[in-house]
Amino acid sequence: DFAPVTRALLSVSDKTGLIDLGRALAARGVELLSTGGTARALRDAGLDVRDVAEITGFPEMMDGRVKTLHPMVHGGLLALRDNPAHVAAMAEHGIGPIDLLVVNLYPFEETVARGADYETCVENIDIGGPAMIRAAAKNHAHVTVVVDVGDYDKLLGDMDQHDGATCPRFRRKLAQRAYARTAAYDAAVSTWLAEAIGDPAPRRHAFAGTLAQTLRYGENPHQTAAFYTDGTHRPGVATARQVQGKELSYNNINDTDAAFELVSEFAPGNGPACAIIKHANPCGVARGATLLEAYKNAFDCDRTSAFGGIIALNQPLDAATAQEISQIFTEVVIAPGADDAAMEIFAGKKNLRLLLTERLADPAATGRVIRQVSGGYLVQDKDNGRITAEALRVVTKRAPTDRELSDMLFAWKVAKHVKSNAIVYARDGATVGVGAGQMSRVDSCRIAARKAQDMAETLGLSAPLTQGSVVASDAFFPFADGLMTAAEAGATAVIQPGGSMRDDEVIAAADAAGLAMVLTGMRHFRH
Ligand code: 93A
Repeated sequence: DFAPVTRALLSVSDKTGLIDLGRALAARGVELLSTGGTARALRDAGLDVRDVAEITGFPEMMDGRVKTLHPMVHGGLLALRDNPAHVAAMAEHGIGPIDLLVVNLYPFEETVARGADYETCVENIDIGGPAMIRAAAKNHAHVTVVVDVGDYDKLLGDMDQHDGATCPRFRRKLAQRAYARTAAYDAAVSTWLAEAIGDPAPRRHAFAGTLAQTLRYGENPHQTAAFYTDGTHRPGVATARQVQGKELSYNNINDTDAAFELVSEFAPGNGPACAIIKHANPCGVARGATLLEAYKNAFDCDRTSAFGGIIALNQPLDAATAQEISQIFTEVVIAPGADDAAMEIFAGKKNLRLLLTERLADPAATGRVIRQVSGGYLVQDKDNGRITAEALRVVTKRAPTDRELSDMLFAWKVAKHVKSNAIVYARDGATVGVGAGQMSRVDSCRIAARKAQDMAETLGLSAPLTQGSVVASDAFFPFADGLMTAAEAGATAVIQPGGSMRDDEVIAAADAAGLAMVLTGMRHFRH
């Protein structure tokens, strides 16, 4: 049944759109009730509004911890308007109905995200807001509940369609969104507490998110899919602003995430860097004196695979790079900003999706990675392991040169983002061959070298770029064969974790081939 809106309670932390909404409701003859700050904002805009404190007969107290937690509020939200006993109770206690509740909560997630101290986070746990939201949502037969600034226009639209009332379908939808919000909110609190007490994995909330987008389909068209955000507001695909292009697909989101996480390994202060991703694996990563050069070098690692790829940059997109990227078909570009000239160049490329973030991701950030298996979830810490040049152990007779060392550290960062078994050849701050996802390490070594050979032919080079390269392996070489393949391809230095039963054999083979080899003592499996 249609539910008339005659009395509304507005209590919002995020005051975006509040005044416009208050005006629009007042213009439709709706009486406005409100809490302290919200009431003040409405009043300042010249609107007539009653304080909740006046209705409850209690002042807001205990730093606002108790302001709406009162039967005058909750009775007005929960009473069934068509139940004689409820109506009698309202009359007996002088409880007026509240037909519309507009609430957004204390910004708990944002407070945690900005690194506030423990007490501040606790103070930002909203109690009264969720209580009202849940009450109104339960009583969606009669009450309309709005928890998202983005729904204000839809609310007014629905009221206008129904002579100031809302329709049942709309209220049910809003109720569902309301519970999704309070569930995600409590999940954020529990996740934060779990981290604060060092609990490795929250027991219940292996998965908790807010629906961000219903996707057209999943990895394949016969699979339905959706995208959920986890409330951490981290820079990346989940929070990026899409400037242009079609809606992101499931695979786009997955690949864009991989691209942005990888490029974020390269601090902008150390110069431009570019990563090109296909099927969640890098097909080219490079640094450069300019962003354009970084892109070109990344592209030259594997031009064939880069077609239809996802590009991530560690610096704002400029016009020269945008122009060069526009030469081939690219699905997505993600960067921490873009200048006007670059945006103008992309504007002509309607199918190209451009995503802008406010900054890079923090590669040292902690977090959890969740994967589903039949009947359960696997939960682990995010792989934020990093090594420094000092931590490397030289195990060969020959020590790496400075140039080799710098390329090895570059290749190692990339290898962390390649599916295992991962082999990355790099030279002069650019990948020149990537072997990904093979069941045997030696195959990854061979495939990467073969691809470098192919590229040499494409580029018209006399020798593949693996000549004089370094090679990184995400885990130890179980046998000397992979290492020998790399040496044959022209690699002169090797970076790998070490720790194989046959390390001695592998080190001897490296010495025999005149290679320099360093051990990291850290592995970067990625499956
Ligand atoms: O501290 S609370 O949990 N106690 C309450 O009784 C209460 N009622 C509403 N926080 C409460 N709220 C929240 O206050 C709302 O969810 C909203 O986020 C905020 C609005 O406060 P103000 O109108 O003073 O800006």
